[in-house]
Amino acid sequence: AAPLKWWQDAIFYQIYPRSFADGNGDGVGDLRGVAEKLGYLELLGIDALWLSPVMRSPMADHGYDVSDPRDIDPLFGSLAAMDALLVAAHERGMKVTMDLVPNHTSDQHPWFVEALNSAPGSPERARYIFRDGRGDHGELPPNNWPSVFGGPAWHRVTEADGSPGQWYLHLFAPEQPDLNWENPEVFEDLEKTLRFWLDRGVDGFRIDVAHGMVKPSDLPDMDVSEVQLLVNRDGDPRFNNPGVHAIHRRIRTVMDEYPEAMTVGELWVESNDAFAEYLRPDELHLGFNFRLVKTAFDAVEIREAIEESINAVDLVGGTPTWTLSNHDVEREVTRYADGVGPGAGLERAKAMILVELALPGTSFVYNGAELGLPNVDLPDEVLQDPTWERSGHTERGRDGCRVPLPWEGNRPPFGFSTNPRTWLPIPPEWADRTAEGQLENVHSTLSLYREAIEMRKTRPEFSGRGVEWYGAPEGCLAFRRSEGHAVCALNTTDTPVGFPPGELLLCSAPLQDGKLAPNAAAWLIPD
Ligand code: ISL
Repeated sequence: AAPLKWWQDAIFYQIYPRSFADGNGDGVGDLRGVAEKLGYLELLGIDALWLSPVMRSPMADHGYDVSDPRDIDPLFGSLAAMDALLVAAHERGMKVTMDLVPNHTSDQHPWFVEALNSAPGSPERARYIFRDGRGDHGELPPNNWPSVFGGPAWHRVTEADGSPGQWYLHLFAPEQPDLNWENPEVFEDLEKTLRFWLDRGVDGFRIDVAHGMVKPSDLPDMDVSEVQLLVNRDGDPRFNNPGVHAIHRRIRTVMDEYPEAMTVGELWVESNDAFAEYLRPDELHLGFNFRLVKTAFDAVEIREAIEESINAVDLVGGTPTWTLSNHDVEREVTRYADGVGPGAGLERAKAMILVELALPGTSFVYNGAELGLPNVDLPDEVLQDPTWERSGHTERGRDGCRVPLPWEGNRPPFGFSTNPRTWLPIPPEWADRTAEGQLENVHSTLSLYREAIEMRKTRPEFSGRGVEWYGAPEGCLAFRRSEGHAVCALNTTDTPVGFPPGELLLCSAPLQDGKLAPNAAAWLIPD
């Protein structure tokens, strides 16, 4: 078999730049903060960073609304700070990848400002998706599409003469107008952006809404029943349109000029076939499939998620990816606590990282997961996420998983910043979750992550690109890598279960009477 590329078994660490570390004391994380924590990330055993967007942005969606894709936002630093981070990370052997947002721009992007100042039908408007409204006076949106963040996906503009005018499409916030990917200028600009960062030494990109971009040209109405929206079915005309694959193939042509660089697409698609298409050898290098994010702490469901994830990429010889959380979803500690309480939630999250790291392929760790951070139930008045604003306050939004990280000390801001006013408040209870405190404690979540990552990277028992399953008692699962002897066993029941005899390598919780505790996982080498 061909030797693996670095990204095919890497451990990525997702940095949400606002929340990771603040280097300049303004209460918001930044690139200098990231550079200062590289030693920590190296100690953790991280191979590659994924920075959520740090490009110039008015921050309506904290950087996912980009007004200049080839510059760094002053809130996060400067191009010089980015260059410095690249050098410092590369010196430690760590790769750095950035987030690209090709589906939409900010409404402050010069292109969109020009579009608003130009007439209907102009070339300036043709970079976005402007349409006349329906109804006698164009007073109704062009179709019934809802935005992912709530409310209609269309916003009506005022024309130069002051009259109510055309509508533009925004699948996310109104400050995030969708680009028209049928316009050749749009790809040309993306290509410039790719080369701009790759030439500076960036090692790859996470591609936001990689299943988006292309819209059907007739923009048909969709089924807006609740079920349809909740499960995000293949067949939703807003996403996963066949034309998107031609874009990924063009991106790949550029990427192939930089053979050590990679792409990972954010792919919310349902079927394995649809997913696999994006991972053809001439499209994305990797794709997020989110199966473990959507899976309850249940042995049957987890096994199914693993098998299906592997089956999906096997269709095209691709690499599986695993992730338990990111900046858009509830943190796993809280998700797994459902019905059993926060203590058990943390135990389950620790068990699941042993499952994830035992699997072949690429793992992604969301910043703070290694500290066992839970979601935070923040008071209404501090919430900032546009999904909260737009849902008519029926949803809490995503701020709860974006609270700044506690680094050291006994009280907020725990060394995250020198400024006591952090962009979201840090709960005082996190005094017992700081990185510093956990590094000193061999039983901490952080120590478990460190040990597990080190073992996975150094022990030959974790090799092979496939997974072999063992028979296991009900509510449990056991598997090993196809060419390694280390078995990962997981107990999702509420009673301890026995092991086969052998050498215990690592356990997410102390044994109970020599057995694997409820909500625990272990790595062992059977006799
Ligand atoms: O269901 C969805 C679309 O099929 C959504 O889950 C969508 O893919 C997701 O919300 C996209 O998230 C990404 O783009 C957003 C940004 O707010 C998120 O933070 C980012 O991860 C808009 O750029």
